[in-house]
Amino acid sequence: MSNRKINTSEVLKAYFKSAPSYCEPYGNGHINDTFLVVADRRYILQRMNTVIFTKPAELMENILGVTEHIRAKAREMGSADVERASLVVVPTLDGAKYFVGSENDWWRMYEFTERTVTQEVVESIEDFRNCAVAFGKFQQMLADYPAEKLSETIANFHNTPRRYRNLMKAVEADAFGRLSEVGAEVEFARQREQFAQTLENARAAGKLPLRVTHNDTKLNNILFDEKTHEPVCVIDLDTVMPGYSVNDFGDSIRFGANTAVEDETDLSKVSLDLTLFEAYAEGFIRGCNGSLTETELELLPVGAIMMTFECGMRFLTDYLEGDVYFKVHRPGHNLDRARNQFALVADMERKMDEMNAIIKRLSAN
Ligand code: ADP
Ligand code: GN1
Ligand code: MG
Repeated sequence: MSNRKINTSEVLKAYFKSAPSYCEPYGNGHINDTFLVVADRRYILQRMNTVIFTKPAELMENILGVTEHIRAKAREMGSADVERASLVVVPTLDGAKYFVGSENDWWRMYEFTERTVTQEVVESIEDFRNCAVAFGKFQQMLADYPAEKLSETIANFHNTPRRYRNLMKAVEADAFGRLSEVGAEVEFARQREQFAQTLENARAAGKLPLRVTHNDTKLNNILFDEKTHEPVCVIDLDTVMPGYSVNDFGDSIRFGANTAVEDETDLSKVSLDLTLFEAYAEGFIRGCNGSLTETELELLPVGAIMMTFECGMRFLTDYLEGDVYFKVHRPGHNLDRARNQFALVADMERKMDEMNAIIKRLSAN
């Protein structure tokens, strides 16, 4: 789905007395429609995806609460860059925190965080390590955030057994007649039905704590300083909810430690880069500052496989359901992504002993 056709004139009137000089689609997110706006300064304008986020008012309450909390923490910790440490929601001319258009389209605006860049692929091991520290610290900063104040913006977001069941429902329905193309992928998923339970079982046994987590720890959800490459700000806060630390770890590995991009179709290029895995693990453990329990540390490699497997199943489900969730830019895009993720799962499984050894070594330090 392209966001070029979206009419922004109504929303721009709500935010600006006179029309901004520039407003164009921006970034590579799969979920929201993001625009860069240039007026008295630069802004990020987003049309929220209300098909996915069905309670946008609650979602905005979450974001306002979390951004304020992070800013207060940054101040408390004496951060040199408090202004850029957290997203800043810009109100409408009427002082509202978001805008609802005449077609029930929901919008929000942030200050553009200047002098920052996002990375779609890891540019250096150091950057990836820094990204890990940032996501680890983010979790730390939210450790005392009252979880009961957070609405669950997407129910069962990282409930992998449920994602498995949803895939099987899509297989059963085969609403777009695409099942015949994906026999191998469905079989791949079936073989891992038991594995999908691992974290839920650990949780049920009281071994895995629920924490306030980010839940979408892709590399491009971090803004890096354009000069120093230090992480400045964690963004894309739509899915901040109670979750497992190992999944926050895992989703970063899934995206950033893949030797290929998420939708690479040449699967021979897809593999887990163990050097990047180690750098990320080191940074994340450090960023979490001793808060990870022994079980969480042990389950970090499982988190990496779990998030990759789950994401593969989500892409495959969306393919079978006619590409209604993730933005696609070509026919078969979701299938390409699913195949890519499953190839990465297979490589991670081959490298499980090595991942475990790395975590053991790092935990001993
Ligand atoms: P999605 O949920 O669709 O991924 P994001 O909130 O992650 O949407 O935004 C998409 C992209 O827009 C980001 O990857 C980043 O490049 C850019 N972006 C978002 N917020 C800001 C900001 N405050 N300053 C600068 N760039 C931003
Ligand atoms: C989406 O919003 P974005 O592009 O950062 C998705 C993640 C997936 C990711 C796959 C709310 O992330 O869960 O892992 O795509 N976000 C949502 O690239 O579903
Ligand atoms: Mg994003």
